[in-house]
Amino acid sequence: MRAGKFCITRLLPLLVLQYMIEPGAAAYDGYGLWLRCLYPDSSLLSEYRAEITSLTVTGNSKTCEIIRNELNSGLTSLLGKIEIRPESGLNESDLIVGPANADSRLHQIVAPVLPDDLGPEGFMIHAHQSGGKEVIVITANTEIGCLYGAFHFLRLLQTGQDLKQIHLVSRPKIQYRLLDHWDNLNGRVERGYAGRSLWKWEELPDSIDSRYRDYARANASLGINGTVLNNVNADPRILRTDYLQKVAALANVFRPYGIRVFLSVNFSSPIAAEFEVNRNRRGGIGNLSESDPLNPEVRKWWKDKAAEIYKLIPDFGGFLVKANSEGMPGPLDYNRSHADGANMLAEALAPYGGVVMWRSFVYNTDIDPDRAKRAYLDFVPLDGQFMKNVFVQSKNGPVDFQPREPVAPIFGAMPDTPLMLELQITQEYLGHSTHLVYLGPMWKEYLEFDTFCRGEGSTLATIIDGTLYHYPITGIAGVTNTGDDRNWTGHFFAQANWYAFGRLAWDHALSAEEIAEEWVRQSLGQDTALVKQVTRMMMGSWEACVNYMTPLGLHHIMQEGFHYGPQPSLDRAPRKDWTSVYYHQADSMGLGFDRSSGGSNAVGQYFSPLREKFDRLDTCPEKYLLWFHHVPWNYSMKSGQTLWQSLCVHYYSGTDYVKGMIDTWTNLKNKIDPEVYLHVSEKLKQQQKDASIWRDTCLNYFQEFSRMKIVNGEHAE
Ligand code: GCW
Repeated sequence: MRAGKFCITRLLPLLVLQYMIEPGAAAYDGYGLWLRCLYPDSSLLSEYRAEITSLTVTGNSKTCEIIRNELNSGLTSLLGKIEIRPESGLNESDLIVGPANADSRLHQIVAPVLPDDLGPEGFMIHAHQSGGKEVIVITANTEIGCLYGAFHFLRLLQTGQDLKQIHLVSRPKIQYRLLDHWDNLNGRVERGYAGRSLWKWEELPDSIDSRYRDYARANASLGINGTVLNNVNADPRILRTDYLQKVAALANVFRPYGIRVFLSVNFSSPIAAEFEVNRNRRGGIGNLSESDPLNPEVRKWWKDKAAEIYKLIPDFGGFLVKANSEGMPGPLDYNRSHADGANMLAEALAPYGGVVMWRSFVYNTDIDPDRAKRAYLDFVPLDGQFMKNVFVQSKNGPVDFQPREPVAPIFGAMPDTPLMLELQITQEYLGHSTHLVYLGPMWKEYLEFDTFCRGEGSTLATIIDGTLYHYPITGIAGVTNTGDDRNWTGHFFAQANWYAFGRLAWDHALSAEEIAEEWVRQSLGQDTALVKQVTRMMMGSWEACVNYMTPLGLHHIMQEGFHYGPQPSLDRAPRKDWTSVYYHQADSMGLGFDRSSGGSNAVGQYFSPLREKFDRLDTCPEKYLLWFHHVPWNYSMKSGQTLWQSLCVHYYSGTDYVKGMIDTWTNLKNKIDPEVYLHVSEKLKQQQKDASIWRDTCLNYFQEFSRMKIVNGEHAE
């Protein structure tokens, strides 16, 4: 008792002091993502307060309720207070939200300015002059469009946009904007670094975790409109009736947020339990002995399954399939083509409007000794053979999700097959959830990559958004980085990658920098120095990671399986194309994989003049140099340095950058939530250690071949 009394009296002044430093501030654990609505742009706060005092949201559906609640809580938090008026009070409100055709008065206001190509998801935010007063209207053709508009409106307030005479129209450039979960049914997430799966399969469908709603809300705020719930290394059980009921329960939560569910399916699902369904597992869920896509019984099985799914989930999105890749079964097992397999599933889904996303991530060694060439060789000849509701889904690069790759040459080469772009948000090869790596600039580099497939300006973005080939369907997917960690993504800054993916999926013309700045303003605060410095730090973080891991076009030299640290010496993996030495080809002469016309001729898969540009050592961009060429150690780079010196300089500049991030972060300490500050500081320290390990391991290893002295950046200048 005496001890207790002693402690309390000793602690009390400290507690009071703490309270005085951060009045009312509860420690922030990162759960609120970019949706905290804590940081209005204070320079415009009084204007906003005067302009927005009352709100009417039309309609009573669940989506309308969500819009009302989001705006109510968001505006209250940002502006202090807001009066919610019923529909009958619409004329008196100064913020009105609802579909244009749902209310005649609303329609009257917006009809003269409403674009007729708003589509099912686009929205308009428009300031209307009425009786000397400005009324802001958020409208769309659908309630979901209004929801997107409402979230965008809150974003405008937090990013300091002038609302006076605002007239803003926004519609997504791409139709299917999905997150792909590589979540297994046992709760493990393949390449997940933020805890376990969000989906509690054992509790569903009866118990609905509140996080499901928060997940949907976060996605809707970005315009993400679909989610593939399970891993592409698919467990057939996901299609069992009991699991479908669980899936339906999730779909019910997501629906009012405009999010449809999709499933990854195992091609051998229709077979019986005793047969193999992948490299090392048995257990289909049907009663057939094979899954040949031309077998009528197999086709019927899928049709019946589709009927069952749509009965439970009328807006089910479709199937994602990894077939004949990394041990997964597929149509090639029956001497059928990828098109035969995809079309069988497409036929089953077509009556209900579902799509098939058939992955081109295949790299069968029989096709070509160069792994980077295989997907193209397998898929391009099939162009035009897929049904209308099939996407071929390709990763951004020809190998895997490396820190940097040239864009996969399949893009542009399949004019008659809608290609869906697969990006990876989770940082499998980019330091997991330990390294701060903002991926916005990487995705922009890919999206702006000019394939020249229809002459200059044929960027990846214009291929996947359908501009170039008028694809009937368009799509983009991001392999997500979410898990059940309290802050969703493991690293606080990894939230920015989820955010950036969603924003770019909606509008790939946005810059990585403006997206980073938006995220900082909503997630960390409005302080000018904070916004500027954190944005700058994020913007260079990807290039830094490339530099300390795999500069100048190096790739796939990481630890086998784990893909975290470096292992350039790896040459005894189960397969040749999983070893580091296969990719870097270091020898006493030089470094890099010769994919020029004199080598594997992977350059030949690109369109002219890109092909010629990549082919020649002197015109190949240096960022891809070792991707396309085996380069002598003393080759003279554009800077005048030798290849070896330049390699050293890049490795050192990467590690220096991490040190710079630590300095930036430390200087901003008093402007950041203490818990977030600490969390990121710890991660940065680890990143610095890891970056040095990458640099030293790689340089020491390559030195065995170059036999040259390691120079750090300063000395090489
Ligand atoms: O990048 C590789 C990963 C695998 C993944 C595979 C794929 C889901 O290492 O974990 O499997 O790609 O994309 O299918």
